[in-house]
Amino acid sequence: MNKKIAIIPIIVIIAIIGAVSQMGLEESTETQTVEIETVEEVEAMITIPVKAARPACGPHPECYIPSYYVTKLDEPVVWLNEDSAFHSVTSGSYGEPDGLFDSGHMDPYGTFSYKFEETGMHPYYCTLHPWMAGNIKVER
Ligand SMILES: [Cu+2]
Repeated sequence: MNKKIAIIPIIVIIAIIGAVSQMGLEESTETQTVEIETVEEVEAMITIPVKAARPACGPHPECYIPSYYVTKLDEPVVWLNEDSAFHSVTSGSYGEPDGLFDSGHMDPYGTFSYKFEETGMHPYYCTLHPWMAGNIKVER
């Protein structure tokens, strides 16, 4: 009789410990999610400079900086629009999109990323400004 009475509180204590450690697990999962969000703020490799909407991109020698960028397969390329106007990153050449990727209209300070799955040269342009063009070379 006495043994049974002693076993029941032990089971209750084990159950409480289990519940508390599970709560601890949930907390650490939340912390991890926050860390992942911080890591996702990837730095852009290519920027669209201020005044890129002006013909010939105003004072800049290039409309995408750099306009020629070499990357590796499966490494995402990130563009950042530093201009106060809309721009796009669209594969192909002006009037002839090739359908591989298209950022759509990028908001000021918006980013676009694309992961290339084929090696070779990939020209791209801005659908809003015919003078804006760049090239991505993808290597293995
Ligand atoms: Cu543009």
